[in-house]
Amino acid sequence: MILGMSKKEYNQGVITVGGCGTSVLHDVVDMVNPAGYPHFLLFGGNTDAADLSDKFEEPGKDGNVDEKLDAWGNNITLVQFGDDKTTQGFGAGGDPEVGREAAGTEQSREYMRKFIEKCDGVILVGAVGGGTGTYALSVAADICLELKIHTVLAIVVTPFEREGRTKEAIEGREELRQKVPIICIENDHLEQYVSDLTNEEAEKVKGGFLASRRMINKLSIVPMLKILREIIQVPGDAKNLDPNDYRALLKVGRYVA
Ligand SMILES: Nc1nc2c(ncn2[C@@H]2O[C@H](COP(=O)(O)OP(=O)(O)OP(=O)(O)O)[C@@H](O)[C@H]2O)c(=O)[nH]1
Ligand SMILES: [Mg+2]
Repeated sequence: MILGMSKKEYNQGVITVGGCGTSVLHDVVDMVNPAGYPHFLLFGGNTDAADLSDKFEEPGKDGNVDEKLDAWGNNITLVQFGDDKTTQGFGAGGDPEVGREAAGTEQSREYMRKFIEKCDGVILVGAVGGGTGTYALSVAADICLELKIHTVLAIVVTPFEREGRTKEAIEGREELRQKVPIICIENDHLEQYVSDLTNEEAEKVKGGFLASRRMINKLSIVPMLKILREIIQVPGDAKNLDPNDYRALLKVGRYVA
């Protein structure tokens, strides 16, 4: 028997917000079955109710999201931000202040609070520049800090310059950066990843905007989440890092771009 032993399982939470966050969440679930990772807790929040359910429904099988959530053992929580008075489930219409208000309703905050209470550390994921993600990330960060979750890291996507949302994106990113350390993924740097694409994937990227963004998720954000989970949760022979090393690292590196 090891005297004084108090080692516990480390619950790593991932909170994704907005359309970008929901896509990343979908890509994560595509890669790993949440039921197999009871200490890797996933949360997806969006003002756009249809976006939340459509991404998790199988084509042609309406209403099977609840069944899926049950099958995943409630390791994943999906929440519509906002209420009848704010966004009514129809998105934030590109207005970051509407997104802030929707994520900040008592009900939305309560859902986030309940989730965050179960977590030892939280990774926030979403894009700045659009209506929901720009400030929903900050609202989530505030709740983490209120609940004294010190191990919080945000993975933040900035939009393509040609979308014309740079001002909103910078304002959202800078507000968040005052609260938690961030890793910034710039969509405009897609070409950095292109050398890793197969010919077929490169063709898809050329074919459209949506495919480009999803490729960035697949090549950078999802692997990053996978690696972070492994560093934090999987005891390693060689790397010998544990959750408290990770916490110390976040204190040192406030901004990684
Ligand atoms: N890399 C990547 N970028 C994305 C993805 N989805 C959206 N984006 C980028 O994120 C920016 C914001 O988009 P969304 O996250 O869909 O916006 P939102 O927060 O849902 O805002 P509203 O729809 O106005 O409520 C866009 O301008 C895109 O550049 C994605 O799946 N991957
Ligand atoms: Mg949206």
